[in-house]
Amino acid sequence: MAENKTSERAAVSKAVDAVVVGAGFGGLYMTHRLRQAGLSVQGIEAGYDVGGTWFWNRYPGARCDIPSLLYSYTFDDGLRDEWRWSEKYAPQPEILAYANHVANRFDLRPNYLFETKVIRMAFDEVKQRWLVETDRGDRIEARWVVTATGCLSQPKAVDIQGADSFEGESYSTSRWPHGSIDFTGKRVAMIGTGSSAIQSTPLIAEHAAKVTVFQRTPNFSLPAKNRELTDQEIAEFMAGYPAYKEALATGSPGIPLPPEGWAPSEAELRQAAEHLWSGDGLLSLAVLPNLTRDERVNKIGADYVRAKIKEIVKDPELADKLTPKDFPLGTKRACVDTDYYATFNRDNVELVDLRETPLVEVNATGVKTTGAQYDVDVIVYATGFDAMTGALLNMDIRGRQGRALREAWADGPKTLLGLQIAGFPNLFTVTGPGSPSVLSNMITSCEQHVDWIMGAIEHMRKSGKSTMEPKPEAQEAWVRHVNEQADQTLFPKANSWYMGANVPGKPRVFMPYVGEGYKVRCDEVAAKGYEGFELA
Ligand code: FAD
Ligand code: N01
Repeated sequence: MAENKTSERAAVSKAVDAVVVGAGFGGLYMTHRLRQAGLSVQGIEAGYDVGGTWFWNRYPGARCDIPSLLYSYTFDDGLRDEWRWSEKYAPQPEILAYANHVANRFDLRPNYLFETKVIRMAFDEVKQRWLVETDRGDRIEARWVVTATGCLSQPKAVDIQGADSFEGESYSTSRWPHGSIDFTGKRVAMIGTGSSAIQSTPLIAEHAAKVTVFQRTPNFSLPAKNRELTDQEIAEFMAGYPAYKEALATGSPGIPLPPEGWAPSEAELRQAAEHLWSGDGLLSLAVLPNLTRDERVNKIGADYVRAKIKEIVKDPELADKLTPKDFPLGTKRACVDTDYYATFNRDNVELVDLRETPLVEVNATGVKTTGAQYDVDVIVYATGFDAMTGALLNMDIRGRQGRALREAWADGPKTLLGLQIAGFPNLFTVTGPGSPSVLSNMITSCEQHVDWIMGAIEHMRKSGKSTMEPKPEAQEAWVRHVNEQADQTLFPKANSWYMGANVPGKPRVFMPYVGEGYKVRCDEVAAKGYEGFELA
């Protein structure tokens, strides 16, 4: 498995200007920007190479659900011009190749220690520097630390009794082995029905003797209608590129939105809902105005998807089991699939509804529910992530007076703008909780955060300040605002990972920022000399 160390090296002990944790899209761009500014940078990455999400999640069918042309960096026109995406939604190997291309083009690998996990970091108030320690015994001092550790990088621990006792093969979608797995003729248990399961089940079912899908919560999924990109589409996208970049610069998500002030009738909403089946993936949700705020609009969208499930799945009882009924559309992250619902028309695919017959245990031969024992050869855990805070809290981060981040966030994450945490000076979080992060096109959100962080660091250098951190009252006000914004939406109605509800014992707090004008607010804060932040 990729987590085993494949190389030996001596521990590193040194001082640098900045440490960047993570070599996903956030970390790679941060490293590039810091280096461009003439700063010394030490990157640290747990995987043996770059790519983050796309390094780890190699399961069959893994691909983006935001069109590839948008799921791309925007910071360098040369990079844009030389890269050609082959498909509307690029597959994981191609996105990983893109990350590799970026690392090569900007020569970023020499700045990284790979196969190395940050386990601890502590702020030294006398030196005004962080000491970062790794599982290889490295000790690196840095003035600034940027965590680009990912919102969906820490797999949720398997919380199923007996998982270790299974004697067959078991895999986790989020730590998929490198190299192909042969499912031919095998009986496979798929545990989970989130995006990872929805993408991989149809492909595994093509080869396996049988796939048994264990579903606790049915999910809304929209068809990807994936296809090759044509030269004409790419040319059209490039022609509109200046306008797209301008939109991003002004804080717009750069995607088609309903006309401002549009108050559609019920009939118009029903017509708009048809767009959910257009193949525009997650972007199609934006076509229904106030989808996650207005129950009436949401019901129209949700009913449209429910009707489609009924139409696709031939067995009405099975269609009913696959139909989500108890949370609004979009409040658990909607999935984008290729033939997911249709897969249940295959003779070799079976659904086990864990609400009818709860899962009891995994044992030596398979999976046991209150209804039956299912003997299998392979178990695939597609059980998700300890999202948004997991990777951060996995490190022992100590701020002023040795205060642990785990203690500061005991009741849920608290940040200012999702970028910094009071009491943890000079520590920046790329797409941290309290920022739009997972509700946005994340690659552009990574860029926006990195640009802001770089601006803050340059401001500190120019103004001779040695530390920067949120003022506690400004942070409290932002946390209140984040919560108020979430409370005006339907999001809290779902037991989602956005709420921390998927991890036993995790505080139930809506973690991303769902309000509008986020980038404008970040830019205003910077323009006002980092209003709300203490620069000392
Ligand atoms: P990551 O890519 O998660 O990288 C973080 C890196 O930090 C990882 O490599 C990890 O190993 C490393 N790390 C963490 N902790 C430590 C530590 N203590 N020490 C050392 N290294 C550490 N978003 C979209 O916008 N569109 C999509 O279509 C989309 N598809 C997705 C598909 C999948 C299967 C998944 C899981 C997520 C998807 N996402 C998507 C979200 C995706 O995570 C982001 O788009 C983006 O890749 C995040 O980049 P990042 O650099 O912030 O984090
Ligand atoms: O994880 P999930 P994921 N017993 O948390 C079930 C991104 N992503 O890896 O809903 C039985 O969504 C759990 O059931 P329930 C995207 O942001 C994107 O699939 O908790 N079942 C659920 O069905 C996504 O949202 C893409 O009742 C258990 C499933 O496991 C995020 O990553 C592709 C269980 C977990 O679903 C996470 O997606 C992949 C248990 N003990 C990922 N524990 C794209 O398409 C958990 N479950 C771009």
